[in-house]
Amino acid sequence: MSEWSDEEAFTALAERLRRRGLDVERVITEGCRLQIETPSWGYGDSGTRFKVFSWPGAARTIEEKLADAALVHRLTGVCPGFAIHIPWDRVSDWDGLRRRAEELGLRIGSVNPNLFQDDDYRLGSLCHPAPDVRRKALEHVVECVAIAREVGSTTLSLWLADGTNYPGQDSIRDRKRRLEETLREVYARLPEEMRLLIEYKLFEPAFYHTDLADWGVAHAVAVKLGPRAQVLVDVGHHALGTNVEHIVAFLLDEGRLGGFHLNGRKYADDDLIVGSINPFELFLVFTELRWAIEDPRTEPHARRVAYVLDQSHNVEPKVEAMVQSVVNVQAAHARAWLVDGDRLRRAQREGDVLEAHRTLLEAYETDVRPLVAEVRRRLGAEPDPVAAYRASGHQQRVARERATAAPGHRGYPGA
Ligand code: PSV
Ligand code: MN
Repeated sequence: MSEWSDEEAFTALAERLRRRGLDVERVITEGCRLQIETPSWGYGDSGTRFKVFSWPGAARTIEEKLADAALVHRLTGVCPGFAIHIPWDRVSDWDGLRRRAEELGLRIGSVNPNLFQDDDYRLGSLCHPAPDVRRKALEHVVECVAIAREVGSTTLSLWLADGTNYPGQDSIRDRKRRLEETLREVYARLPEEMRLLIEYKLFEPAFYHTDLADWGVAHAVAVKLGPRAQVLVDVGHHALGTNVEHIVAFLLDEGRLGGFHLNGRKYADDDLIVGSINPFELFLVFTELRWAIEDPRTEPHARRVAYVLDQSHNVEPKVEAMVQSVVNVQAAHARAWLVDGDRLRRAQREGDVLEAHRTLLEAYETDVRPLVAEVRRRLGAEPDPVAAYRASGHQQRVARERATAAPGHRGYPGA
């Protein structure tokens, strides 16, 4: 038992928080039960463009990925959603997949089309200069809409690798119009209850211009399409120094923040464990979500935001990395609900810059582990999921049982 994970540690922390004037039960309900979807692609082998290292026991099939996701949910109590990527996760019986997920206590979350790994997509997919390639890409997305219906998902999550590598390679304006045209067709085919999340990324694999390069472009396209088109913020997809919490606040206020891809990054789209590099940024992002939830004008929208991990574990154990990410997300999120809102607003009104800043710091610097451990106990999960995972012997068992590796989806398998 870790020093922070028993009930005594919780009682002491709850007492301290009450003395600060906080409503501990509210912090628990709002701050500590956030549901986090895990990605099928984070359980299999993946790598960089230099090398895919195979990890002993990494999931090779959709069945093994589901089993690992179910374990992450059992340990943490907050990860029932499982994001799928098509065609990586293609099965012949979608209804069977839905039922299998349900048997394991899971549900299929966002459905992600893949518009970047076919030879035809060398010059793009939905923005490609050739109408037949655009049509093929469109059909794939439409197929994913049908798959989403069958597996019971209401979220189609779209990321395009489209862009150009050289000035002059294609007309940026024509590509914009092709994008709008093809996405309009996608939108027209969405069932009533389904949302289209549009993800942007600054660069890579295109290195000169990317068709959906930033939140502004994604937002403009979403607004043109209609209210069920929203922006997905992958926290690793910005230029260094970009103020991500500002983007989040703005999109929330516009009712256009559809969801997150959570990961950690130092340089570019590094896909590291969430909160491993910049936990303060994560806390500030969640603080913006809290303000939107506490504001009746934005609350309904803010409560629908999807939280999905989008990580690629290159050198670290897959399941343990996933659990660590969930734990880090929970800590940052719980801290956001420890901010004394009244004190903050008072300081803001009075122009007391440092008092306002210190109000955030006081929450951020609080050790919330006993609080989150208590919530896990109440959910029937493990107070310390990382320790429980390491003690479970799962890693050793799957290393024996899953002896042959499957090729990873990222990077050059033959490098
Ligand atoms: C692209 O880098 C991305 O963030 C998109 O979300 C993809 O779907 C995902 O990674 C998996 O490759
Ligand atoms: Mn992403």
